[in-house]
Amino acid sequence: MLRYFTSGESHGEALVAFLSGLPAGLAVDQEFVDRELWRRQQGYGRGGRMKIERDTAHLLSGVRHGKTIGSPIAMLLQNRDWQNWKESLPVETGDPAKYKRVASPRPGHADLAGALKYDFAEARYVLERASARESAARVAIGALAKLLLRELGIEVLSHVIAVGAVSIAGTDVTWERIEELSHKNEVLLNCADPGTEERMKAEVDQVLRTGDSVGGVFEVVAHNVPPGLGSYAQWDERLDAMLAAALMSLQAVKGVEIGSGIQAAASPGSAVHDEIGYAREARFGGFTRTRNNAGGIEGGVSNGQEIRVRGYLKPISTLRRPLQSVDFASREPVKAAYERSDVCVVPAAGVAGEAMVALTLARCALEKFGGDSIKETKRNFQGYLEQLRNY
Ligand code: EPS
Repeated sequence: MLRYFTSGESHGEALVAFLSGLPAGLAVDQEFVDRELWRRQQGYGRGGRMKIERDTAHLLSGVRHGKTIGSPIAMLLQNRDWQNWKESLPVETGDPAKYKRVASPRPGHADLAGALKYDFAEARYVLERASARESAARVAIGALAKLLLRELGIEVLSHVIAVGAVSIAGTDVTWERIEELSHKNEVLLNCADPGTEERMKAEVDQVLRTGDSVGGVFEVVAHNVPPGLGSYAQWDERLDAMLAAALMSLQAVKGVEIGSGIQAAASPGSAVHDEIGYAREARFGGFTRTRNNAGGIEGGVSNGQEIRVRGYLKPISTLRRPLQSVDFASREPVKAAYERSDVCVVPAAGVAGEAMVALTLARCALEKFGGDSIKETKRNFQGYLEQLRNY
């Protein structure tokens, strides 16, 4: 079974990611992993921190001579900013006069809920772990999940649908266009339409001017996914349920949509369900669809169409013009704490979303086709493709 977890504080020495359950013999392309980490750092509206960090994944275990060996993988991502926090956030007791306390909780952030839960007098430790910095570790292991999926012909990418009130109009953005976007070496808002992207940029400029922040919507697309991943046999085996949990677990995501699920609730069935056709030469058994409102999942099972899943992000909760809060110590009304922050992270969240979708699909693919080696896994996969061809 594919299992993973991460550790690390936003301003601690490093992030660590663990991934267990990848088959042996998978080639690990370190350049690809670092490119994924680079992609997550991009986007218009990111703050000063991204000028400090240059994320790279240092493989500690589980990979030898360029390939996985079936044992657990650990990866280390250094926080360059640690140099600036060594004295205020040391592992040992250090000098309390140098601690950087977060005196009043920010509405929308984990500050208050976390301080109450862990019985902290202020919110420093809370934000250190709740911070979206953690998503870098997930992108590192997500890159390995992507490499596994590639062996099965599956690719996962994202693009931005909306920033604040500005959204891309019209029908589904094609896979080819999304792929093209992923090769760009300058990322603004990762929107497929340049005109809309300019208007998204203006939306970010507006909140930069007013000391506010902005959210948005990203879409993750998984291309060439065969039918049959996930199951309706039990509630927690449904692929849509797993994907929803995976995306919802990302910092600032407050809603998840599969296909055109939100609009579907207000539409008649005839306008929603994707009619079925047949063309002998079509992949995965020949069944075709004229549209993909289901987002590639029916009954909790992938149906052979592209998987399309959207994450809805609330605006960043750190505001330069802070909202009302209460001082932790005095309980007097004060403005919420402010620290350096991003004002828009929608493209970056999309890359983290790709990682979560890739990890989820990789887990399902290994449950269905998994072998101890990549060779065995591919043999099982080929057998299934043949079953579909002969269906
Ligand atoms: C974050 C606050 C900012 C972001 C950070 C998430 O960090 P800092 O407080 O150091 O300026 O840059 O995101 C990252 C560091 C990252 O790598 O994505 C927060 O409070 O969630």
